Amino acid sequence: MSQIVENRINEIYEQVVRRNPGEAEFHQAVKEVIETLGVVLARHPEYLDQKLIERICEPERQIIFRVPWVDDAGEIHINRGFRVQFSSALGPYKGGLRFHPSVYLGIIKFLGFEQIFKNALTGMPIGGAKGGSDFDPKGKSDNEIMRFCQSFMTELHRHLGEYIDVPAGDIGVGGREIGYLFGQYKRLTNRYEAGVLTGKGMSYGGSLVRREATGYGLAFFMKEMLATRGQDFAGKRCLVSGSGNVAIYAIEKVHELGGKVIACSDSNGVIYDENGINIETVKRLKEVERRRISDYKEFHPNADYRANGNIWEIPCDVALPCATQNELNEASAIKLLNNGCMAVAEGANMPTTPAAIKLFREAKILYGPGKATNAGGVATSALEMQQNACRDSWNFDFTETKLEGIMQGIHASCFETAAEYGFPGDYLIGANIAGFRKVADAMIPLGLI
Ligand code: NDP
Ligand code: 2IT
Repeated sequence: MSQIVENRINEIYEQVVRRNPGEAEFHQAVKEVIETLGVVLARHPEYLDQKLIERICEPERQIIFRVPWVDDAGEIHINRGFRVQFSSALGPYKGGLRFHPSVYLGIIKFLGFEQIFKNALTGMPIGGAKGGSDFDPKGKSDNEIMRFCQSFMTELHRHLGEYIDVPAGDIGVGGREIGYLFGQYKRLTNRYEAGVLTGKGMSYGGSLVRREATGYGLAFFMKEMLATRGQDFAGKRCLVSGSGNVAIYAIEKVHELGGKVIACSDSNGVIYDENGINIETVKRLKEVERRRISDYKEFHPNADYRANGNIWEIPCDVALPCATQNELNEASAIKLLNNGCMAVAEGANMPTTPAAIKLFREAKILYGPGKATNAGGVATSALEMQQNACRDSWNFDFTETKLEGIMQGIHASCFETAAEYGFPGDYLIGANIAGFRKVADAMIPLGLI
């Protein structure tokens, strides 16, 4: 990389930090992308002349709003809602909503920024966005969740539309919440506009496989990565952190593909089952009864529950972080490598800290970054939009085959781009460059936007 290009990248990063004070996660996400773009900028100086990185780092629109709601005891609460519409170069804004007490602008911006490149990698016509609230759904009744979702949508609806912005789920937002959000959108607009939200239930315009898509897609991507080293899932010991939507369906598909997931977790602790995690138990506890993963032991007394434990200390071949950002740090990466872990792929967004990523890349184990490996969720959201647009509904196998094809396509694009730019096997560089180029090449002909 020439000195001029390196200096420009450093200047851009410093400017992002200055313009977005206190947003550490956003800074981290920007840095991780732009520090890999030197080789592409050296080959394509027009991207620098056009100030494409500077433009992409500034969201097209940021919306922050009050969300007042009343709990079951009649007490009033005020939360903050966000929607950051980052880029519409490739299509309407698209990306999930997160309800978690840790949410603030910096989290939504990091997620929205990642979403631009992820969505570009899918090859589908979708721009990048993210939203959410600092609302904590834990311990809330169904009615409280409904009232919150209705209040949230009462403000957000004016910014949405099937050709404008199409939210979906993320942490704390699943099928139940999407239902309440869609119901309120329909009521406020008097439009049955199915394509305005994805992750919908099957009774009102949802797509088969959307619920499974992120976890299944992650397993499909890992299968492709393993194949580049002449390997497959057979007999591999796997760790999957989290026990939410992404984790559950990652475990299910890893088992179908012949691997054995021996541990999963939630924010309170780790469950370790040497016989292999029983996915039916996890589904019942998490999807139906909304309980904690510690209760798994009630049904499988042989399993070991480690309160506040670190899942990455358990010896494994394959690690799939599927909980949250920065959950896998440098010390955990050292443990994984010392225990012989040969492959890591991210189901969560930015779960691996920069220092841990550095160790994986230096050790040359397989490392798949989230914007490529967890793109199956949003890709299937785009398939849901396709079905809504033509008022059609596809069967499970057809939709799953499409998802697998999309994941194979993303894998090939990352793998080939990394090799083309002189970094064979480096999926981080491949994903960042392939995603960036798709967005940049769409922006140039549109003029200064
Ligand atoms: P869920 O809310 O269904 O599950 C989240 C899981 O992660 C829970 O087990 C939760 O534990 C755990 N978790 C959340 N926050 C923390 C934390 N701060 N510390 C420890 N554990 C935590 O969310 P999803 O499965 O949908 O999302 C998981 C990750 O995957 C997120 O990073 C999300 O952005 C990403 N993702 C999701 C997609 C989707 O389609 N849903 C698509 C692509 C990426 P607890 O219950 O204790 O909070
Ligand atoms: O991070 C993600 O890609 C998601 N939460 C899914 C977004 C979507 O629009 O399906």
